[in-house]
Amino acid sequence: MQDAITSVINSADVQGKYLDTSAMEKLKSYFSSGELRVRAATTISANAAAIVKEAVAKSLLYSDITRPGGNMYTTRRYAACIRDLDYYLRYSTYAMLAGDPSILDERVLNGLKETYNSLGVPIAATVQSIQAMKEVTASLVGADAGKEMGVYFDYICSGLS
Ligand SMILES: CCC1=C(C)/C(=C/C2=NC(=C\c3[nH]c(/C=C4\NC(=O)[C@H](C)[C@H]4CC)c(C)c3CCC(=O)O)/C(CCC(=O)O)=C2C)NC1=O
Repeated sequence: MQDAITSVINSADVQGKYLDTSAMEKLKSYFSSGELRVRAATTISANAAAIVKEAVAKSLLYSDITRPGGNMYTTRRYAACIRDLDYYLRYSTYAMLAGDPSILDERVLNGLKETYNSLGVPIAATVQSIQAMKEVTASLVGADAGKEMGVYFDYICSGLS
């Protein structure tokens, strides 16, 4: 896993150089948004279950997916879906704190699409529910932090698509 700091330093180190102006600017913007990131992560962790619940209500409930024959039908599969959404929320929050998506590649997206395809988990509906979670989260943490979280929710969606 990388973060905004190690990624800037690694790329300077590869060239055997000190950080240039644009690298310094990246670090400055990361440091100056630190408070915002920590506050957003605190709010998200205190409301995680409610965020997931509302996202499900907005995107999946009362659709064919929760009826007999749908992939969320039966309590076991419903619970697996809720658990997956909770993973996406938690790992997006880690990535937002780190200012870097690499943790998503390593711990979430690695082999996920293949797993979903082999189990018949619908990817379009999953993407829809992650987008709903993005909206719910933004309304809770505010526009600036919401935008930052959106980067990582979108990252998961493109990794699945
Ligand atoms: C931390 C990294 C991590 C991820 C991301 C993860 C995902 C993940 N989700 C799974 C299943 C599943 N995922 C879903 C999810 C859904 N079905 C729908 O219709 C909805 C659209 C959607 C929820 C948004 C369902 C229903 C299953 C169970 C499928 C089955 O067993 O038939 C499975 C198969 C094994 C299991 O059932 O636990 C994995 C590995 N596991 C991990 O360790």
